[in-house]
Amino acid sequence: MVRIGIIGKTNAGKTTLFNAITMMNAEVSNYPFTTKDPNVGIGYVKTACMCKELGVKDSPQNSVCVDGWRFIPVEVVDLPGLIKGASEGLGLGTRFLSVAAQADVILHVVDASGSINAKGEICEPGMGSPLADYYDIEEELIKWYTKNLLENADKVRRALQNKSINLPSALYDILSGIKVTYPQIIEALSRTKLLEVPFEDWEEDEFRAFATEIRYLSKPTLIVANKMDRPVAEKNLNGLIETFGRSFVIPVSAEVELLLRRAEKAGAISYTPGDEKFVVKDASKLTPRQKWALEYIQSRVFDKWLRTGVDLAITTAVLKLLRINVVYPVEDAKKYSDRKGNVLPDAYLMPQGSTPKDLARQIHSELYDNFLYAIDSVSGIRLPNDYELRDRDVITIVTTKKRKT
Ligand SMILES: Nc1nc2c(ncn2[C@@H]2O[C@H](COP(=O)(O)OP(=O)(O)O)[C@@H](O)[C@H]2O)c(=O)[nH]1
Ligand SMILES: [Mg+2]
Repeated sequence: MVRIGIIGKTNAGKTTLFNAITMMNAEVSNYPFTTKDPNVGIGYVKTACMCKELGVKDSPQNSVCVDGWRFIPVEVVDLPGLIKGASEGLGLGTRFLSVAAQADVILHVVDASGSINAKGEICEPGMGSPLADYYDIEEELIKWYTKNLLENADKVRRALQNKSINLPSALYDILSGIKVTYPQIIEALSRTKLLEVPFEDWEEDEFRAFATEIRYLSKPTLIVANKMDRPVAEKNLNGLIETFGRSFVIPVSAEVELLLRRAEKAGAISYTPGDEKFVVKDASKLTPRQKWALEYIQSRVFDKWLRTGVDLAITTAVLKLLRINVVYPVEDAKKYSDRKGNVLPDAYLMPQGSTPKDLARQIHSELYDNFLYAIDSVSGIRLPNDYELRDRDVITIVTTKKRKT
């Protein structure tokens, strides 16, 4: 399952964002998820469900469909304790950094309203610098990666002495555990021109340069410019966009999303995460305080930024940064159902470049072992085995024998 790591300075709003993301009324019920770690939860990627396009009534199993929107579960981890000096072990730093390294994609939360100082303490709005906060945390991450590599340098040297292995493979052996792929290692070596430097001549600068590339290549990162409901946030948002580009900065109000999800759960409003509006069910039942809060949310967030941005951040991180497509496997190509008659039961998140056989592997090892070919269920056309799955494909896998269970 795709794993999103939330990082950022103390008081930037990580836990608020985590709580908002992981709170949903319609949850996948039979989800095999048993962690007791309070910092790990389930969030959802929202995409337009194929039930609309195909005009069918679906019965989702591994995901949820709300008003034609398919919500697909992803794992979310809140990483507290990231402060300056974390890579040296301050504030449980190294433990949390190693958890961050297990993420596929990172949401880096900054306080766009500038209400936290360099230490992450609450201060006068506008006094703090989200840009400086971003770099402080990034520095800890890069230091951690560098340290990790330096600590394993002997292992790499020993592997290289055994002549059958080359540098990329030796590096892969120590980095694969923190979700770094072989092509990413090749790319990092090429960007830093370090293939031309014998490994025994690498000094701290070389390790750091390589670690920096590895950090960005292996953990694509989206900046969550949080607390956008506050007036001073706009200026900082513009600064972040100028520095990192519009595609990598999402204006967010995590606290507002959390309030809306709670109000929806309590039955006071109708609101689906990601919506560009919310509807008050019965205005006469609101207390003056609730009325004030909803007016604040309307004017400070929806009128100005269209949405809270929480759902957009997840969707952008998973679908755009990780280049993932949503694919619906079905056993009955005509009814778009599984053998029990559940229509469009499952939605799988497949990285770009995946083939039907990759999909089979994700579903069941038996399906993979007995794989013959796949059919595009919508057109009925048999697909070549090197076909690259596209977003919203509905796929039927044909095997040499019928599955037993
Ligand atoms: N105005 C506003 N305050 C927020 C928002 N998100 C979080 N906060 C506040 O920022 C403070 C720190 O939030 P928290 O989630 O505990 O930060 P963490 O230390 O990064 O986990 C709390 O007082 C939150 O209520 C937001 O979107 N808008
Ligand atoms: Mg927290």
